[in-house]
Amino acid sequence: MEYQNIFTRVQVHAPYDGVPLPKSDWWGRDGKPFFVYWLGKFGDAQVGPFYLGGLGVASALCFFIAFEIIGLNMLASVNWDPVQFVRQLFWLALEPPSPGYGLKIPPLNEGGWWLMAGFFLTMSILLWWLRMYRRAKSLGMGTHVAWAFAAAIWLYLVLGFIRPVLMGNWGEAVPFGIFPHLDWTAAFSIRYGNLFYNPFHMLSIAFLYGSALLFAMHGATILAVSRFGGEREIEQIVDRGTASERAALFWRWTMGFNASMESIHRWAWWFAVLCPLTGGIGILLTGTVVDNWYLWAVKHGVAPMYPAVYPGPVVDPALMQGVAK
Ligand code: 07D
Ligand code: 07D
Repeated sequence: MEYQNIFTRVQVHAPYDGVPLPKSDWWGRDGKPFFVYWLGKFGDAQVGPFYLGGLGVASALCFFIAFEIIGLNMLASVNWDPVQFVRQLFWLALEPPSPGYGLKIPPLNEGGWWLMAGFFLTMSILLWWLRMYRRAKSLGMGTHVAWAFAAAIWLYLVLGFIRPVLMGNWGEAVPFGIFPHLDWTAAFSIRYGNLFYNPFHMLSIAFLYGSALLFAMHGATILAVSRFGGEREIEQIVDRGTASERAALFWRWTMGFNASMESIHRWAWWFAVLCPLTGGIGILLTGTVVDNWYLWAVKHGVAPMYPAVYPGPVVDPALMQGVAK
């Protein structure tokens, strides 16, 4: 048997449009397929045709509008100086309205642009979700990708829409910007008494780390049996040879238990999905139900109370927030 891997793969340069589209897909596929040798090293060498569709156009348009609003506001914030724009890009921000506005629509320069950008970005993401769902249906597939994406959208909506609405304030939402959104994340944790004590943050981290571990195990296992054709899924499913059996046996011998060819993908799907799903629950509870995660943890016996090391009026900063509740 000829041994082939990513570096020796034969590149098929015969343009193929793919299966016919159902009649309901009136838009059709755009673009003449072409081939790129180097793309063929990392995946399939054929590029296109591409299904744009009504939802794709609408989503791209909304994304473009949001991107322009964010970019132009950032450019305005450095007096329209393109050099400073590039130099300071990672620090620039489009901030949400200040708390005083509540859920009202503020003037453009005081958060109005942020609200508008958020609207169009959210529309773009939701339309893209619909597009994924429809494309999967058109191919007669399950909709697992769309539902996994929905889990990420859940966290995104909690951060920028659902929680701010529950708190009655757009000012609670995340700013647009590379470092500014990190500052927001750090400030959020401090404001609510250290997010590490939020059990849903813990769960989210376990699924994040777990996803990386599972991905490494699965990727490594399949690569390790590629010399037996393990990555050729069709042959492995139709005529199970030595590759997947070895892959399974490796783990049975190593840790006593092995996933099946199907179940490993269910493990991966659930770990990935549960990361933003549990995370979103954790953020939703913060400030709405729990005002200080450290105090919450002390109350529930998760964290010990800080010992009173210094006599006198030194107040633990973590105790200064949320004590009223
Ligand atoms: C590798 C797939 C490709 C996607 C990429 C992201 C943009 C943003 C926007 C200029 C894994 C494209 C980025 C289109 C451009 C403007 C205004 C996915 C891959 C390459 N974050 N975050 C990043 C977003 C939140 C946090 C990087 C988005 C929360 C921390 C990138 C959202 C909190 C760190 C980014 C979002 C949070 C980052 C790399 C939305 C808590 C980092 C992302 C819509 C969850 C890391 C400088 C990546 C970094 C980073 C994007 C939300 C925390 C800019 C779009 C509010 C601690 N975040 N993030 O690779 O390097 O994802 O920051 O919710 O350390 Mg973030
Ligand atoms: C952001 C889902 C939305 C994204 C979407 C994508 C586009 C781009 C691009 C066209 C990521 C839209 C895409 C618009 C289009 C192109 C190119 C998913 C997103 C829909 N934390 N923390 C998490 C850790 C601390 C804090 C989760 C670790 C500190 C806050 C994760 C540590 C403080 C929040 C996690 C750590 C803090 C989080 C995110 C360690 C800061 C959240 C999971 C070791 C000082 C978020 C419950 C995720 C959350 C979150 C990990 C520390 C704050 C598990 C490992 C204590 C405020 N943290 N964190 O999937 O859910 O994100 O919390 O210290 O909101 Mg944390």
